[in-house]
Amino acid sequence: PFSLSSTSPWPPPSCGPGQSWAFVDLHSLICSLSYTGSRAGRFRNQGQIGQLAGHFLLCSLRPGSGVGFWRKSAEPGDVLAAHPHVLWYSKDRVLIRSKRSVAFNDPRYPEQWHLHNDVNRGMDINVTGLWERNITGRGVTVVVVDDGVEHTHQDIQPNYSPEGSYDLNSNDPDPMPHPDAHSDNHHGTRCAGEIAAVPNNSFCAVGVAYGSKVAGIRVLDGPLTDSLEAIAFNKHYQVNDIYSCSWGPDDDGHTVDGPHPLGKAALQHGVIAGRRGFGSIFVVASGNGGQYNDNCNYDGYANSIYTITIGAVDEKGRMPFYAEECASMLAVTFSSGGNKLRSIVTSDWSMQRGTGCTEGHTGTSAAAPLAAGMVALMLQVRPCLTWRDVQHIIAFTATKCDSSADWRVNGAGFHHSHQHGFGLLNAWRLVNAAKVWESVPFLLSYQSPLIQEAVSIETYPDELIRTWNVTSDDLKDSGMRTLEHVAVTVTITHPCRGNVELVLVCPSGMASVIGARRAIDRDTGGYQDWTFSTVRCWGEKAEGQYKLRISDHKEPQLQKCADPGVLKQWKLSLYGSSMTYIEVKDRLVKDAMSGKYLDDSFSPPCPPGLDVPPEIVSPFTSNSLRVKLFVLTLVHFKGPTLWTLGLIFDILGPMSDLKTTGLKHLTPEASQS
Ligand SMILES: [Ca+2]
Ligand SMILES: [Ca+2]
Ligand SMILES: [Ca+2]
Ligand SMILES: [Ca+2]
Repeated sequence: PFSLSSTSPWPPPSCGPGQSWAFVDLHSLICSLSYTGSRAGRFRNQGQIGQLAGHFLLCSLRPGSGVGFWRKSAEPGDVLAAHPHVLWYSKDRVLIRSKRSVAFNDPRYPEQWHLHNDVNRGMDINVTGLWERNITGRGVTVVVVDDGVEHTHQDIQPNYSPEGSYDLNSNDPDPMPHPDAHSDNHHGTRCAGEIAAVPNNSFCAVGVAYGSKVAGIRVLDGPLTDSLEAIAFNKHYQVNDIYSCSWGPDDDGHTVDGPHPLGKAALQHGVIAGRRGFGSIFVVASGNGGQYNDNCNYDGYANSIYTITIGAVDEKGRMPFYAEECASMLAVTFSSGGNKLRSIVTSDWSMQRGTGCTEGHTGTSAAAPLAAGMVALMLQVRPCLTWRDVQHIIAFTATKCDSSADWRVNGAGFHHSHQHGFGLLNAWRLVNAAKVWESVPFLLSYQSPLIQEAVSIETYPDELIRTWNVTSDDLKDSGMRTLEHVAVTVTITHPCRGNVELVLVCPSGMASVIGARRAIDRDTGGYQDWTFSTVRCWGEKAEGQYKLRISDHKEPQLQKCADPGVLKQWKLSLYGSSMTYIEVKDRLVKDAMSGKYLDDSFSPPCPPGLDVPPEIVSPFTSNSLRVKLFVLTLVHFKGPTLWTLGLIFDILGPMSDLKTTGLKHLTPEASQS
């Protein structure tokens, strides 16, 4: 063998600068080079270069390195040139290669820390790797339901979708904001910029999904009624894929409110019929009432199973003073924090005192549009994700942040905290998982009967405990095996309802504070059929005993709160699917995070959407909004692939009231082919 041995069995693959030489000796007669080496200079053999047979790397050893001499006339190149067995040689040079990265000329892009945080590393949405792969939300439309969108703005105009837009306050197609006394109808424009601000136009900022289209529905600049809200939630719902809603009931710490019957019906209708049957994606902000101990379980938009409830963390990944917590929180993303922490840089309106650009967008209002933009990136790589797929992927991919939060791992292995939901949204993880995600089976539900109680609520530390067993027989009809949302509807009387705490414990033992105490809620009305929901039992087995624990945290000094409260009645609702516990655990998610699926063309094929005829899904075709269940099955053949797209309509109501309607009936020939 070669006489110039290296000292380590694992020589480094390279040498010092200017000292490495590559040469080709197809006969591997390197022994003879040792002769040359001893005469003309010294080389250390680094061995074969990778998998290239006959290609070797040598390090030339400089004089003074303790081995031999270095004659001026015998440069290493000359030695190799003169050698009869060397077919080719070259000095190994340092190549200039930079990591692919996106550089924008937008002047405020460097301040958009939520996109790339150079101060607190890792505290950003991890999106730049997706942009480098041209995943920018192309083909997806996000609509901002708000106080208008200044669509002539230079960061918005090129991405503006007039087809998805409308003005419900003035009843015209143009959602341009109106100047007002407070100069604060800039809100929708700011949200729109976070989603789709145009890059590389030398102006202001860059949106999360800058290849997507953004539309505006102007609805908050005037009296908002149930019917207006219902129209907004379904407006142009075959154009608009994602509805970004940075608003909700008052965050004053004593309001209990949510969508009224029409708004509720519209949310439900949207997930059934919107986006060609895959379901509109409703992203809502969890609210800014943190300083009043407000809690998003008292906000019916956040509480709804149809919405993606998004909270905020500051640039250190911690819960800001204004953020609310709740058991129905799905995830968090970045926004403003306390003193000295940066807010969100985005577009601003240019009316009144606006300059077209701001560094002062704050609150959960700024978080929800970032989430909406991330969902747009997911839908680009996988347009057939259903509204529930998006919720599942969030649960699977969000990451833990903020070690001071009350993290618990549930029976299916998901970590959740009332402050941060399943954790921090990570665009890279969301999109990688989305790319290879197989749609979850259609939504199933179970309802307990309305349980009449009329029992007093005990004073803390005692508690009133009620249980309900869900047996395998109960679940047999629907076929539900694992949980998504769990909801409890209660009617409670109490002289100061903010003192009451309700905890729901799932069969696994996972506890959710569904009704948190609120110090300033002194309302004497109690709760009238209020539905609390939790996502904390996600993926767990549905069967087993559910426990409702209610306690009254009395304040001795307050006479008016002294009377005991009463639980009048309650009802348990489970939502989930036929996925088994094992199937939940085996989802191909971790494997996807390397980016390998983004870099190749592999993706499970997507079924086409379907036109859902409005008469089938109109919530008003029955006498009440209460009970309707339709199962749609579309089977479509494309090559050898069989598609089943299942949709369940109105999951509320006892099983006896179920009504099944086929949208498209299969021909027997089709099902056999
Ligand atoms: Ca208008
Ligand atoms: Ca720009
Ligand atoms: Ca609130
Ligand atoms: Ca929700």
